[in-house]
Amino acid sequence: MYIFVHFWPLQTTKGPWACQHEIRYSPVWNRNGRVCLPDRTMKAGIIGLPSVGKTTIFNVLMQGKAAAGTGAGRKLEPNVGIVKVPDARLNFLSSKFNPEKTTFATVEFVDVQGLARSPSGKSQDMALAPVRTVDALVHVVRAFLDESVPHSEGAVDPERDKRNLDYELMLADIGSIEKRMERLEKDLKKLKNAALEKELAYLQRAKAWLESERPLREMQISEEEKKLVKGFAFLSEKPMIYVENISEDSLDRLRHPDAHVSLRPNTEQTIICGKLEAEMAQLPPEELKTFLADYGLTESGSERLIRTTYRLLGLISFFTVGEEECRAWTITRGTNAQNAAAVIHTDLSDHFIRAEVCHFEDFVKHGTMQVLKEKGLLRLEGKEYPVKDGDIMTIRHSG
Ligand SMILES: Nc1nc2c(ncn2[C@@H]2O[C@H](COP(=O)(O)OP(=O)(O)O)[C@@H](O)[C@H]2O)c(=O)[nH]1
Ligand SMILES: [Mg+2]
Repeated sequence: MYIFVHFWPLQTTKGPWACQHEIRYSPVWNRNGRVCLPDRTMKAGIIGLPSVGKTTIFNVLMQGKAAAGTGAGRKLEPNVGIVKVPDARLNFLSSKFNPEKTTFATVEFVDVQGLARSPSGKSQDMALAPVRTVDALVHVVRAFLDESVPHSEGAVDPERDKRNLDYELMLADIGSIEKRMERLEKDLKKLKNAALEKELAYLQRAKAWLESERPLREMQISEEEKKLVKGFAFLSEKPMIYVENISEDSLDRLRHPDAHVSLRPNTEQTIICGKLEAEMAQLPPEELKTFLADYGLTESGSERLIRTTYRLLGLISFFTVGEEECRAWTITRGTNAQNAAAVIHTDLSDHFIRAEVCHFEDFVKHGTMQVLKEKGLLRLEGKEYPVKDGDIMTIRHSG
């Protein structure tokens, strides 16, 4: 094992990390049948009925950096912003290595205009257009009672609102499917084509599924079908977080923020009090800690929401550490070491030799890399090693 050490080109001028280049995500994102090139930050769209607290929550996530005010959502252009993914592990690493720079993983949020319920069962293509380009949906449902804020449905009923919006997404998907099926059937009459026939069979199955009032995120899909329909971006296929925006007088529920009866596939659920979060954002860090501790919490609702979004997007982080920079890098679950190296820099992937890997938990337990090495917990892994959430890596390369 140690023979390798002498062959490793450790001595680049910037250290082995070469971190200060452009960010690239692993080349294939392959969840729910969509294959795209995630050479960008993953995006979550905040959706829901008007006046449920979407912009309030968006502003809290942005820590006041975004446009505020209830009118903001009525603009044509949605609010967009990138937020840091809170990670106590990275804080710990930073306290150990004392680097010049600490860089957190990021995720993008889009505050989409309020979606009204469509009249007479017609889908609302225009309003849903900004939702097509996001990777996951954050559905804010109103649970807070406040007579000064009118409810578009007349009364507060979170379960009804969840169902109705899911129904809108399914209706839009049925619309897209019907359009495509019409075209396919015409083409198939002119010329038989095996791939088009398979696509038609999939669309028929998906349509029947939707007509039984189940979203596509719950339907099994084969690898072959994923390839056939990757261009569609079906709305009800996107993973979903339901966020209940609760009243200030039901804060006791914050003690069990993730409590849920049953969670459907590809969904998450959490609660937040938008108004309180907005006030909390003004507190000095020490007061905020004390405030949260009173509820037995270690993080705010917005921090929890960001972390939940990251998880639902199928994203995990590995770390690089050093005196220059400690950094969390984003990959999709299951990415191998060579593709993970490409996230840092393509050269590291192209000239990949080995990854030197230990896990964050082992680092916490044993304190130094030297001890980990002695205990055999600092290992060498090859190109195909599936990187785990919390791995600390050094990429050895010949570039
Ligand atoms: N009482 C109460 N009011 C809230 C809460 N969250 C948002 N609001 C209020 O509801 C109104 C609409 O909020 P806004 O964020 O603009 O909703 P949006 O239309 O979904 O973007 C504003 O007057 C907010 O102050 C909350 O948790 N409690
Ligand atoms: Mg708004």
